[in-house]
Amino acid sequence: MDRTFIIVKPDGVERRLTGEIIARLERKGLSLVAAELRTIDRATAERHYGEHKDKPFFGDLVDFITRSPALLAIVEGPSDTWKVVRTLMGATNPKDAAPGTIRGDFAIEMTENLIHGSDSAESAEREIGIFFPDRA
Ligand code: IDP
Ligand code: MG
Repeated sequence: MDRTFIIVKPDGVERRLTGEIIARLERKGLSLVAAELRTIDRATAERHYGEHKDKPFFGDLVDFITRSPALLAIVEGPSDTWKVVRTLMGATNPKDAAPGTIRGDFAIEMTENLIHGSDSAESAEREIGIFFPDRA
C-alpha cells in the first residue's frame, strides 16, 4: 500500500466539512490509517510550509493554519495515493478548481481552500515525519 498525508485545514473543521471531505477520500477507495484533531503550533506550521517562507502570503498562511484545530491524517491506497488525493482536492486557487473537486465545490478564496495534500511521495514521507513522528 502507498500512503500520503492530508490536513483538513481550520476552515474545513470550522465549517463542519470534515466528514464530507473524508467521505470523498473514502468513497474513492482510500483508507484512513491515522487521524488526529490538533491545533498546529507556529513552529510546526513554518516547518511544514518551509518551501513558501519567502512568499508574500507566508505570514497569512501560518496565521490561518494555526488559528483553530485541523484534522491531520495519513491516508492509504494501492498506488500513487498523493496524486489521487491531489486530483480529488482540485486546483490550489478554488476559483480555478473544477466542479466535483473538494475545492471546486466548497471554496472560493485562495488561503481558505479547505485541504492540504502532499505534492509527491517524498513530500508525503517528510510531512508524516513532521506530524506523526511515531509513524515515520
Ligand atoms: P497546494 O496547497 O495546492 O499544494 P501550495 O502552492 O503548496 O498549494 O500553497 C500552499 C497553500 O498556501 C495553499 O493551499 C493556499 O492555502 C496558500 N496559498 C498558495 N498560494 C497563495 C497565494 O498566492 N495567496 C494566498 N495564499 C496562497
Ligand atoms: Mg503544496
